[in-house]
Formats: sequence, C-alpha cells, structure tokens
Amino acid sequence: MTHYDVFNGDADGICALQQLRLAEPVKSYLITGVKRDIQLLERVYAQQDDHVTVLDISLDKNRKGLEILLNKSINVMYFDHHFAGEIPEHPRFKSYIDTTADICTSLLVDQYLEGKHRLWAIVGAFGDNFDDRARRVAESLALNEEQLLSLRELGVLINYNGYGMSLDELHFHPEKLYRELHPFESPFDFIVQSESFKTLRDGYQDDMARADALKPEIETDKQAVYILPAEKWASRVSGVFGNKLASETPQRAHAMLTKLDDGGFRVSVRAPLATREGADELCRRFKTGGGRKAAAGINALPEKEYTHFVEQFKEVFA
Ligand SMILES: [Mn+2]
Repeated sequence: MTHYDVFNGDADGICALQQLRLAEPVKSYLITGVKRDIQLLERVYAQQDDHVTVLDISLDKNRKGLEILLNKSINVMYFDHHFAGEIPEHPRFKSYIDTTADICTSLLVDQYLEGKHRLWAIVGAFGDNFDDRARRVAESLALNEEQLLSLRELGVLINYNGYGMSLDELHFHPEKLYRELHPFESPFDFIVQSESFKTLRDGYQDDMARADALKPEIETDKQAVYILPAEKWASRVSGVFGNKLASETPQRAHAMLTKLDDGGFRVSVRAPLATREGADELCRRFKTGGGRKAAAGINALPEKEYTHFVEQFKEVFA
C-alpha cells in the first residue's frame, strides 16, 4: 500500500502536511508545485487501496482527478478551504473542507490533530494572511510577541517561496523546502538552524524593496491596482506584496497584475481584510480565474480584457 501526499506548495499547504506527518509519520510520495499549480490530483498514479492525502487545493479544480481515484477504489482524505462546489459522497472519501472566510487548511489540520503541532498551524495561518486567526489560536500556547512575529515571518517567507510562474523562479522547490523543515518539530528551531531560512529572508527583502518602489495605476480609498513587470522578482513577490498592502490598508481591495512574457497578465486579487469577501467571485468571472473569498487570482488575463477587469474590480469592491 502506497501513500501519496498532494499539497499546495505555499505555507499553508506545507505547514498542513508538516503537522500531519509529524503526528502520523508515513513514507509517502510527495506531489506539489508552485502555488498556482493546483491541478495536482491528475498527477497521482495510485493503485487500488492506496492512500492519497490532499491538502490546500480546490476540490472543484481537481474534481476529475478525484473521481478517477475514487473509481479506482483509492482512499482519499481531503483538507481544504478553497471553493469546493459539490462535495462527492463516497465510502473511500473523507473530507475536512470548510470554505468559510476565516479558516485555512493548516488550521483544519490543527483541529483534526487537536492542536498536536499547533506551532506549525500558526505558521501556516500567518502564511495565508490569517493574522487574526493565527493570533487567536496562539493564545492557547502563551507565546510572547517576539515569538509570534518570528512565526509570522516564517509563514510569510514560506508563502513567498511558493509564488512564481514556474519552478525555476522559486528559491526552493516546495518539495525540497518541505523536506528541509520536516525534521523540525518546532518552527523556532528551523528558524535558528536552517540556511534556507536565511536565503528566503534575503530574497524576500530584495524582492520586496523593488515592489515597494512601484507606483499604483489606480489608487482610491476602496481600490488599488498595481502593474508589475515580466520579471522573476515580480512574479515571486506579487502575492506577498498584495498581502502586505492588504494588511497596511485593510479597507481597500488590491489587484496586482504581473505582465506575462507572451502578453496579458497574471492577476492576484486581495479583498479588503476588513471584509475578506469578493475576490473569488470577481476572479471566477474570468476564464482562468479562481481562488477563495479573501484571496483569488486569474492565471492569464488577456491584455484586451484589462479595462473590463478594472471595471469589474471597481464594481465588486465599490
Ligand atoms: Mn491555503
């Protein structure tokens, strides 16, 4: 019997798996990719009675792959907080899916494990920009502010590592990063001992300094739109830059449009943190869009749809 762990390559996906495999160690094949690469289930070549664990990728986007696995009598356990659509019923299928606006996959795993590796759940929640939730969950551990900020920094850095058009733009393949942090039961030890942490911190500071120098295309009380160039640093930083802007101006919605080499944009939308709603609804109006209520994106927005996008953005976040 073989195990497959299929997980989003961002902080939430990695920290969800970290908690699960610290609590329930099994040898497994790992399947992951850049944060945007969410159609992962079709890459699982499992056999009857194998086990597949899925973390932090939309069921709706993996429905076909899931059905194939279940039809082959493969056991699937699914933790997620993205738009799911209809959730299938099947004796081999166990799902822990909650798409309410203020929970992430790392916290769903924390609930499932009854807080067994909560420090990593907090890292994942910070990584997904759930600062309030992360702090509330952390209350049970009596951490000081400095420790909370360390966990937050780690979450932001792991999350930052997942962004990029392709794997070669990342500092680390998410699978490699997961393997590096997996031996650490405590994220605080990883922060102090790991070279990878320093690499991510330096990379983040460089990329963010460039993003901070950008001027918005549109800036009102309610909305801001930024255009980023077709460069590696920009695709790495766009998502975390959006999270940072959202935290600084919680009443405002933000859209980051990163130019694509072959024309058009990759779009990252952050709903106002004050409401955490509307981002998925907006992005699903476009062909390659998807995501969750607070944070969503469009993989390829054609250049000629730019004006249309801005209109819709303004309408949704009026
Ligand atoms: Mn997530």
